[in-house]
Amino acid sequence: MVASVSVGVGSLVWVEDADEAWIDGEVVAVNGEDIKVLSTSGKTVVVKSSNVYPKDAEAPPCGVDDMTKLAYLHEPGALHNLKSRYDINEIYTYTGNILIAVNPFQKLPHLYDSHMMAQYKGAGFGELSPHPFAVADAAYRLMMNEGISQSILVSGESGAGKTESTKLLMRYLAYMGGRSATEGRTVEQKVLESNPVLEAFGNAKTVRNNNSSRFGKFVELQFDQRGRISGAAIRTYLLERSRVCQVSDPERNYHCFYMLCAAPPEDIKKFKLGNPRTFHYLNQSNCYELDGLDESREYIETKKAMDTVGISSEEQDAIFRVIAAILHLGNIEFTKGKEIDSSMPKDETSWFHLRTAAELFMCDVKALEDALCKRVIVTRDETITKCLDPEAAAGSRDALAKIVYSRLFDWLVDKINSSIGQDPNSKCLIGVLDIYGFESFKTNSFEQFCINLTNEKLQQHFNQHVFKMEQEEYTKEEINWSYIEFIDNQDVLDLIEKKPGGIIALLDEACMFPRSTHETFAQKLYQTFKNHKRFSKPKLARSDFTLAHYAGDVTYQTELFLDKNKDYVIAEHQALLCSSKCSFASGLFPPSTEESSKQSKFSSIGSRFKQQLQSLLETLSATEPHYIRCVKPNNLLKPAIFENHNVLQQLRCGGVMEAIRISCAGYPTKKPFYEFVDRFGILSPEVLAGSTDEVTVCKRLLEKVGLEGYQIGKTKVFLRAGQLAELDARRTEVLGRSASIIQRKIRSHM
Ligand code: AD9
Ligand code: MG
Repeated sequence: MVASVSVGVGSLVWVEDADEAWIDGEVVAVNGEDIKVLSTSGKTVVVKSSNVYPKDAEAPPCGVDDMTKLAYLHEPGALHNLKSRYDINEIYTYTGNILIAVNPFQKLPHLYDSHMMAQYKGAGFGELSPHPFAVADAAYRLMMNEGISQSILVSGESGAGKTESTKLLMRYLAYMGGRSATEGRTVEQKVLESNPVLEAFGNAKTVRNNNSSRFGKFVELQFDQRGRISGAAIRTYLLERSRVCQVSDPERNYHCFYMLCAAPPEDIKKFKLGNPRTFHYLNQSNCYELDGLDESREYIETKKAMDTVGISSEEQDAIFRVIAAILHLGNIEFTKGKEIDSSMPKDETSWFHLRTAAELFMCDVKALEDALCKRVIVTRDETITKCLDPEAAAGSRDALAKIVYSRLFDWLVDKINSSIGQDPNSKCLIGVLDIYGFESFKTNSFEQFCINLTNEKLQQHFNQHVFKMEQEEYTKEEINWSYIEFIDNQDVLDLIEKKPGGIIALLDEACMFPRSTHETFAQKLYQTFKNHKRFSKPKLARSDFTLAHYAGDVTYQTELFLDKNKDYVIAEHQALLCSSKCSFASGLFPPSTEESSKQSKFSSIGSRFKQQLQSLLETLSATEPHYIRCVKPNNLLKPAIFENHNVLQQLRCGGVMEAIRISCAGYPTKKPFYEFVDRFGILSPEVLAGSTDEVTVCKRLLEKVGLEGYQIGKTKVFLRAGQLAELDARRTEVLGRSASIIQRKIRSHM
């Protein structure tokens, strides 16, 4: 941060505070290095002068809309600015061209109505209040003017507002790239309506967010040459499967289950459903209802959205039938069978659910029972049928529920994609990324490991963009620039991803080797990375490991790593559903071809995810990125509460503090000489007349205009924050003047 400046008695300052993070006050005494401060709240503290930061007495009480406009740029100043704005419901703030969005946890409808969209259309970036519409508008115009694809990356922790922001962006882009009603607005309507469909099946209440996305999403909007949406593709990442059969209190399973239990009576009867409290997959938690949510209405709305995205009513029927089957499946309990170590449905209730599940899956009851309770082992010489004990049968049941649900989710995504359609001729796209933020819990498993890998990758992308590119350009242009340090995270990425030898590679190896356990896997990690500075073994732990991520240390529990990494369908489950008389259900489990079965001998979730991320990053690197950093102001999910420590932690994790420094210290505007002359020559036409050398013209122009602090590089002019706006304002003024002269001339000739 900025080095503290000398302060005297009477100076206004910020000092660190255990409760509030930073408090402001006035210096009442200076004794060498010790500074005595009387805080506004009446506390007297003595601190070292190096921990005292000046407070801007002139700062507007309502804050500034761009952090780079702050007179003093330091952590307390930035935090205070966000808080002052949040207090008056100004939830958006820029940091250069990064948008910081603080979740209001209350409806602010005036902020997002169509009147607002109309205002942002074509307005210069920074001209109006900070807003996701402004970011979307900037991306759209850059795409149209420069012909470069764009991406908007929305990040933040769970409940910070990523999905809501993403929806606003998509709504604005649909508004800009939409067609008139007479032309048929099908593409953008389908794109927008894909949200409620995916949320019904991929979102759930968690302790962090009542509508938490349990998958990552990248929506690619394709545009034709006239800037109209001509196609779209949705890619999803890592749906959380375990939730289907395991819910901890007070969370919920996926929304669709509760909606279905509140369906109209004819559907309830058809699917033999009832109170959600009667289903094992739902009643492990005591939470069934969500405030302000009417499940029966949600059911109707979801089906309406499914209509719009092109899912036929037969398909909808099949989808909900399969969802109902999963609920019944969960209610089958097992007891010991007649043979040793075998199992069978426990009682008449379990038999009823088994029959119902089979009926809804449209498969044979006996075949379903066998698929749950038995395994066929094929050796070179013979085929043996092995019975599963009750515990293993329950495991088999849960595995079936999870694989069916995840295939169903993938089917929805594929269906939406094919219904929207791709535009093969589109040259310009805008991608919008809504993906899980950094996670660090009490226990962290394989999911957190993958999620945090995602965040490391995106952080690197952010670093590369904001920091490396910036600095490389300054170096290339040979302009004077004092380097700002930032933490590079390539070493963590290597630790995780390197092939061979990285953690994912070692995990895959462990999964292929039949005798390995999570303990042998952990031992292997300890051995391999004992000297790696990003890796450590917690004291006393036998199989945990800690990674030093860019956003902090996370300790992972390896217990379920091997299981969760293995990506396979139990052959009996595959065969069972493949033979279903319901074409939808059997379609989810196409028979494996010779070729693919050879390939899929071993497939790992970790490696596949790594590849998906790789390809996402490749797509992103071909675009001009824009960033929205969402911030969750409190963990109570309530309006008007701004917890300083909490917010600071998020600003640090998202690299916002570093970004603030760089956009301020650097030169946010870079214009090639010819563009600069083209655009601003009008400010001083006599300079243009005098010389043909662009560099000289630029220098003279800038001198004439009287700006200071800019730099002349080898091919470009570098302007400080705010200078472009100043030049543009003057240009508009001159243009306005000459336009009125011309008008007068025309009029005088009429
Ligand atoms: V998660 O990683 O998917 O668990 P998100 O997506 O970051 O998370 P989400 O967008 O779902 O969070 O926002 C959480 C809740 O905050 C929403 O359900 C709203 O109740 C609330 N929210 C977020 N943004 C806004 C907003 N701009 N206006 C009003 C908002 N409420
Ligand atoms: Mg979300």
